[in-house]
Amino acid sequence: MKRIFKISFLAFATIFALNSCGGKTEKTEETTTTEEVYEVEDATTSNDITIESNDAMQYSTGELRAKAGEITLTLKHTGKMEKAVMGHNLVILKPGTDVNAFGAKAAEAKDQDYIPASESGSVVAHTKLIGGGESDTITFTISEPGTYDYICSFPGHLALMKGKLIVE
Ligand SMILES: [Cu+2]
Repeated sequence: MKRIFKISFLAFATIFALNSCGGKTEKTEETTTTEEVYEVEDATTSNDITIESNDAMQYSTGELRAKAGEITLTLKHTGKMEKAVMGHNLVILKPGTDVNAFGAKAAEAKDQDYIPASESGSVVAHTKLIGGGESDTITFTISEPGTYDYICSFPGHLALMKGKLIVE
């Protein structure tokens, strides 16, 4: 579903014209209206989710919604950069997980593709690490409604690449 926002800007321009003959100042005011249209994609509830990631270290959305049960999630990397440089994954964490602490542990787990085995108790599900042009699809089950953080655990990406999966 798309919501469309229209925002109108009123611009006031004040023009001063100096009348050189009389030495007096004439003031003219102009008002113009500019309209900008924004399209905002709503997070629709779906148990077949596709989310994109790119070379600018971004996910295409910061909110996903699904119903409790089996969920299929596809992560696409629409960029061109290699996995070693701009690798992305999507890790869904259990509610209550300290996201930053998990991210710090993950950043050290290069040999485990940044999914640290020591923290497996905090992970609900995760995709593999992918590079530009690649995608990965996973299927998992969440039976507890709630809000689940998802992050990219590639070093340094957590600051920008995170969101909430809301399970209804
Ligand atoms: Cu990433």
